[in-house]
Amino acid sequence: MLRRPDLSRFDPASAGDPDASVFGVPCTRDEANLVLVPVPWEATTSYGRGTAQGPAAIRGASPQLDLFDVELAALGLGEPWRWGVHMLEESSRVRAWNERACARALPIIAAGGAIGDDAALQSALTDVNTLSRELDRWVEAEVGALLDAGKRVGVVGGDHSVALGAIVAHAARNPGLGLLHVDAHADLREAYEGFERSHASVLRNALERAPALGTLVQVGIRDLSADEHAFAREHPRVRTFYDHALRRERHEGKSFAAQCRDIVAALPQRVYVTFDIDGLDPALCPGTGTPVPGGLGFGEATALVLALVEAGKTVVGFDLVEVAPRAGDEWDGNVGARLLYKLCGAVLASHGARDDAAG
Ligand SMILES: [Mn+2]
Repeated sequence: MLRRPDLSRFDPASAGDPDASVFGVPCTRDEANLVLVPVPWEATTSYGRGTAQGPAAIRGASPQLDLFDVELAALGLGEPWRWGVHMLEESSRVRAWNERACARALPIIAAGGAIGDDAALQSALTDVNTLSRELDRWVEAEVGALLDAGKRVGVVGGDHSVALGAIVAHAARNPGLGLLHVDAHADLREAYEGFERSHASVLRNALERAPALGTLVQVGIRDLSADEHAFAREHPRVRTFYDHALRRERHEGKSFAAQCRDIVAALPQRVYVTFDIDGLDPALCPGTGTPVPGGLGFGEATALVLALVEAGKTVVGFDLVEVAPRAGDEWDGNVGARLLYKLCGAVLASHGARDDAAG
């Protein structure tokens, strides 16, 4: 059970505090029940870049939100901010690792991963893989320390590879943990362009690195290789709800509510949400690195996440990745911030936070 911090010094009817860590609400790390860890990392991004600026874009757009959320209010938690959410500052070490890894990865990506006997490319690849492992260890340690201090944790990327350390840290503390994975891509490649820790292989790596994981339930998938398709079909712990299949069922008259119940029923009691913004319709995330037509509407995505809470599941933590701002346009950050607030609400509500409870 969570304790509600005393944030009475803040008036939610006032303009948001631009100096606040997120959502315009001044709340310290110590006061927060939920701590957000920004990870500005995009070393293995193969197509459009910019997701290292995702956390800053989301943070920058977040004070524009109304802190009262009418959809969450229907679950009894219309004001999740009152339960304390704090976003950490970006780590200068992570920024430095990212700059170095991006520079080393560029020629490999330009060669399409065709490294062959090229000694310079081989050495660059070794560096990128070493830095990626360093980043994994950092995320796992950072998230693990917060969990051990009694916090709930959300990671804000960055490309999808930043989720690995967070999933491993949560799985180590929650045996049998289920993953709800919203994405256009299956992310089940063994490696991608030679990168061991690619955004395109993060769930494959998670299944291997965290043997205590329960079911991986994927939703919105519509872009994957034949090998990933076979892997998903054959792996006993993977259940994939393809975008086209969900759409077809709806065309034939099945309700989205019934589909949410199917998806939720495929998950165990404790669930971690790994949310790639490109799982949404690309109109909602035009800056993201690998957009794919189709996908979930915003209201479908939030209904799905909140269906976990309605079903009495425990949302132990989450990541939100691949948000990438475009110059002069706040839209990607705006959508990201709104989705982030819903994810925060889901975690807090599923741990018993309510508007009328003192905690
Ligand atoms: Mn994706």
